[in-house]
Amino acid sequence: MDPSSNGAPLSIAAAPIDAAAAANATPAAAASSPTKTVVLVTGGTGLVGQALREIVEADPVEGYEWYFAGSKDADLTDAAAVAALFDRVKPGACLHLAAYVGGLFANMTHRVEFWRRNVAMQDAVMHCCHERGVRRLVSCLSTCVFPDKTTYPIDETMIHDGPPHSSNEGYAYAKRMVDVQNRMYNSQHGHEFTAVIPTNIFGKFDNFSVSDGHVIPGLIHKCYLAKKNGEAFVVSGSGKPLRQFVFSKDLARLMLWTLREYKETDPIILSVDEEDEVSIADVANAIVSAMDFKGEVVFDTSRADGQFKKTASNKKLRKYLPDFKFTPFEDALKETVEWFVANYETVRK
Ligand code: NAP
Ligand code: GFB
Repeated sequence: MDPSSNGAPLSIAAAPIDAAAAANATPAAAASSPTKTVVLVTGGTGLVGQALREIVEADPVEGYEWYFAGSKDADLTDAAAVAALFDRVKPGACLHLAAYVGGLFANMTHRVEFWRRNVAMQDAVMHCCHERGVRRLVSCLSTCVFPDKTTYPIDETMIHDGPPHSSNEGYAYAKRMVDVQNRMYNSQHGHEFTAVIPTNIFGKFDNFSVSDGHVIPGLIHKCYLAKKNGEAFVVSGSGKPLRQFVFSKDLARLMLWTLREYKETDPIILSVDEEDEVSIADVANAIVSAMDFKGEVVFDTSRADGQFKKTASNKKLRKYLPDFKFTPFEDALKETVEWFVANYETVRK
């Protein structure tokens, strides 16, 4: 059962289809009404935001209008810009996806920026939701927020049980504050702010930067260049660390379900099952196959491995959606690789 659609038509009047146009559009005052909820999606031009846009365009949901905002609509680190955005869009609900996001190596290099930008954005968006009476706010943490020294599998109760892995403490502590701020606003002002905790996400419209991207987009780009230039495909680290990866389209369907159906204010992990955990070496080999790369694969152990594993339990999610079907990893990776190759000139890299 697909939790994301009921097949009814949707008018997306609040934002044109083209993301770039949407970023510059001045929408009609798409105020919510008793029969229509305008959802402001911050981060609407990113990996998850674009996947959600595809989902709601292909499989509309009655009674919802969407405004997919990127940084051109408002710099969310600027509270006044956030207020102006809310005045324009007049949302009845907010899906706060926007963040300064990056892979292990970006996090190791820019701890301060990962802390400052993310805290500023989530504070401005959350306070504006409060001031404008937007009671339904869904924000995002990440499975990298969990303690590095922990028992497994990790679950939602363990967020603050110890320091996160040092490699991404700026981002991890900033994201932990989403959970703290939700509790404060809900208890003091009676809101229903909640959050999701996705595992590593991949798919179209990701950041394929070799230096700053996450492992899957980074390795796809590196393998593409190795094939094009007849060079070795260099994987950073030992390849031994373990990760659970979720396809962005699946994550988007789960985000839509969270917005519409999830009523708890405690966060919920959105991840594939524990047995779907793979090693970085498995990922590299899958990319080699998807890219039909025939050259040498090298593991550069002079580079960091980061957190060895962060195995998360999706038991709480399965309690709600026991039959949710995740896209098989190889199929999702193949679709991502094919999209990357076909759009190489214009992808984020
Ligand atoms: P992404 O692809 O990097 O997209 C980031 C989005 O945030 C873009 O739409 C970007 O707008 C917007 N943004 C960044 N800085 C902004 C600013 N100062 N003002 C306004 N908008 C700004 O991110 P993602 O991977 O989709 O992540 C979405 C959410 O999922 C984030 O909250 C992230 O923490 C969480 N998450 C991601 C992963 C993952 O593996 N990717 C894993 C767990 C959790 P522009 O396009 O205009 O720059
Ligand atoms: O996705 P990733 O960068 O971040 O994965 P994390 C890092 C793992 O992939 C390490 C290996 O074990 C790396 O050694 N790896 C191999 C590579 N080749 C590459 C490569 O070319 N690029 C990258 N980036 N890694 C992130 C957090 O942790 O998880 C973020 O830092 C975020 O804050 C994200 O939460 C979901 O999974 O280690």
